[in-house]
Parts: sequence; structure tokens; C-alpha cells
Amino acid sequence: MSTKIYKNIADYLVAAEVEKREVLKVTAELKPDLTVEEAYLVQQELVRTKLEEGRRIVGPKMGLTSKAKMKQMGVEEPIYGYVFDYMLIHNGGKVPFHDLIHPKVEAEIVFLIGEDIEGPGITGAQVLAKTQAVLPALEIIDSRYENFNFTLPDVVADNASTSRVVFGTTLKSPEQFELDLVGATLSINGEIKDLGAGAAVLGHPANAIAMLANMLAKKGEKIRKGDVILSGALTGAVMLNVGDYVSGKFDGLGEVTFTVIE
Ligand code: 0L1
Ligand code: MG
Repeated sequence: MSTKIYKNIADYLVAAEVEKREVLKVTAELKPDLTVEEAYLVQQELVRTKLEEGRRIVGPKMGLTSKAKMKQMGVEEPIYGYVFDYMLIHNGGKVPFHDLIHPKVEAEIVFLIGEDIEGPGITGAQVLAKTQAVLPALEIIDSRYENFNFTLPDVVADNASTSRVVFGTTLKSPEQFELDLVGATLSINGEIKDLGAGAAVLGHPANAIAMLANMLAKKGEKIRKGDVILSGALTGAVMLNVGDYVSGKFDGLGEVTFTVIE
């Protein structure tokens, strides 16, 4: 398949994001036999398009890191995508619903990387040794596909549903924590909608970052000093509505909040 076809699929997904409308999954219409490997080539085209538009990468992110989500998708391996600068909302800020399609929110632990991490063979312990700080975050995912209906290659091509991120403001050394034991609650309008612990992320969130380094190594890439990386959800993803006040409280790491406005 030529690069032109990957680019066409990437354009289809970028247009859906920019025009804030749902589209049929790629495997339903454009390319029913899209493989995961090809989907990463589509994602690469999507990333290239955004970089050409002047967007900046904040860092890669891991998705589908919980056993529950992997089982739901029938997959053995998590996926990755990229967070861009235009996706950032400040802690306590406002998220305009009209900018999005059908957003959901999930609570995650973020790694600020202090030294390059190059796979293969990276372990969670090696990741922790090269992590400058950890912080809490709320990730807003917003699949561009109708009713979040997609296969694994579809969601990889769609940049792992990445849409917005609210980072916490307090940075902590990873040595201060057993990150697998860190608990988090996700509340909307004062009601706890879901909760979880770091162990939900591949046993320990650092394992997700190690897996990312090993996946990137397959295409000759590495995690870079300064990358700010979402390691995957501690909680399920909860649907958002206009007027929602969303709060993620992380044991020892602090609170992250935002409000959904029209
Ligand atoms: O960050 C994530 O885990 C998103 C993965 C994509 C799956 C979804 O959109 O539900
Ligand atoms: Mg996520």
C-alpha cells in the first residue's frame, strides 16, 4: 500500500477531529483489511500533518493498558498515540463541549522523563530510574468514530482517541511512592463515578512506560528527556456532559479538576 493511502486515511480522521463530527470506522469503509502495523503508519501521517500545521508534541501516551479494556477489545498489547500542545487544558480550567464530539474522561498517572529511554528490553525499574517526576492527570478521550465503535487498527489510526489532557500542578519524585498502590477517585459533580489504583496499569504504571519504550524501539524511536507521558487509565472512562465539574483525586499526588462548558 502506498504512503498516499495512509495519508488519505489520516486526512479523513483529522477532518473529523477539526469538524467535530463522527465518522465511520476506517475498517468499515476506507480499508476493511487495515492491519495494526499499517494503522501505525496512518498515525505517523496524522502526526506529520499536525507537526506541519505547527503543532508541538508534548509526549507519547499509552492507551488500553488495563486488563478490562484489553479484554473488551480482544487485544494482548496496549497501544500508543501522541499528545499535542493544543490539547492541554490548565488545572481547574474549562473544556468547551462544542470543541469535541462525545468526550469521556479517565484518571491517569503521568511521567516526566529525565533521561532518554531507548528499548528494547527496558523494565519498569529502569523507567523509574530515568523519571524526573510523576504527576496526576485527567485525560479526555474523544474517538472520532461513531459511538466509539472501532477495532484495534481503527483506534491506533485515530491517535488512540487522544483529545484533551489536564495535568496536575504538583510534581513529585517517583521515589516517594509505590505507584502501583496509589489510589484515585474520579468524581463528577461531587459523585464518585469510578476509582482505581496504579496497579490497574499493567501491574505498575512504570511498566506501561517500559512497554512504550520497547514498542517505539521497533521503529527505531525512543522516549526522550522532557517527554511528558500519560501511562494509562487507573479508572474506566466516564462520559462527559455540559456543566460537569470533574475532579480526579490521587492519593499523595493531588487533585486535578476541570469544568465542561458549552
Ligand atoms: O487512552 C486510552 O486508553 C484510549 C484508548 C482508546 C480506547 C477508547 O477510545 O476507548
Ligand atoms: Mg488514556
